Amino acid sequence: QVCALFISDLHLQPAHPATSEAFFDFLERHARRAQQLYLLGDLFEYWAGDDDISDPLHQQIIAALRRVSDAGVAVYWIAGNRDFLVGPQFAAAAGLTLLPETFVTDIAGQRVVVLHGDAQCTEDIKYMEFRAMVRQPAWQQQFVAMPLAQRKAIIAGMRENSRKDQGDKSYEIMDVTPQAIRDVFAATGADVMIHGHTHRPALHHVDGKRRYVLPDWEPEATPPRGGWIAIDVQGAVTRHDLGGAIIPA
Ligand code: OKV
Ligand code: MN
Repeated sequence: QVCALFISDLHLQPAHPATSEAFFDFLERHARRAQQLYLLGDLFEYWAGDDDISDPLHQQIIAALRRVSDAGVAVYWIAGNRDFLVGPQFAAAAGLTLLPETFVTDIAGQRVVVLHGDAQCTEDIKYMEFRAMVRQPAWQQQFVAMPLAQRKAIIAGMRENSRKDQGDKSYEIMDVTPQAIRDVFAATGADVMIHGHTHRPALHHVDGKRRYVLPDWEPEATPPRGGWIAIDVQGAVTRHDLGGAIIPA
């Protein structure tokens, strides 16, 4: 009996239809039967603002999430570093609840902290500065006040720069820092932490507590990547691949 499911880093985009298919399959076959579904960031490759809601793929994703929330599943959203501009319009359309960047909750008797994980990559000084800027409500208000086409062009320019500047590799080598993780455990008193972002799926033991890292999704890669974490009513935490099989601890 599944209590809560957790996913992140699907990077949904028209160029990778197999990932959207795997996501829709996960929602219909697994998420619909859970009590809670946590989306822990970077569901989208990028989100330019809630006025982009009528995009055909976005409509498909909203409808699929809406079917899950209409089935009685509580769906929660934490922003990633690519979809931090998701706002109340998207949330209302999809039937989900926006959470703050760090959220602590009791699940089956355990204190669980959920987060995307980008804020814990504290050695990436440049990204931390960028993040501090773009997470300001005032900055976001100014940004979304620009025409959608202009925002998309700005994001495309950033993506192009990040591709040729340093290549996609330089930030992929950045991982969370041990101190930032200890800080989250200390600030929240959590027993279990679940996050994504680093694309390094794992279970880590930290001072007697557990840190679970979610995979990114690319079902057509060899080997295929993707999956979720589940907490059952007994409080047991399991990691699952795209086929649903349990990944041994
Ligand atoms: C992805 C990372 C670049 C790390 C920007 C709104 C803004 C989305 C975006 C732009 C950047 C993703 C989408 C990229 C990850 C980097 C550098 C470091 C740590 C906006 C929505 F700012 F315009 F409002 N972005 N791109 N990094 O180039 O793919 O993960 S990216
Ligand atoms: Mn991310």
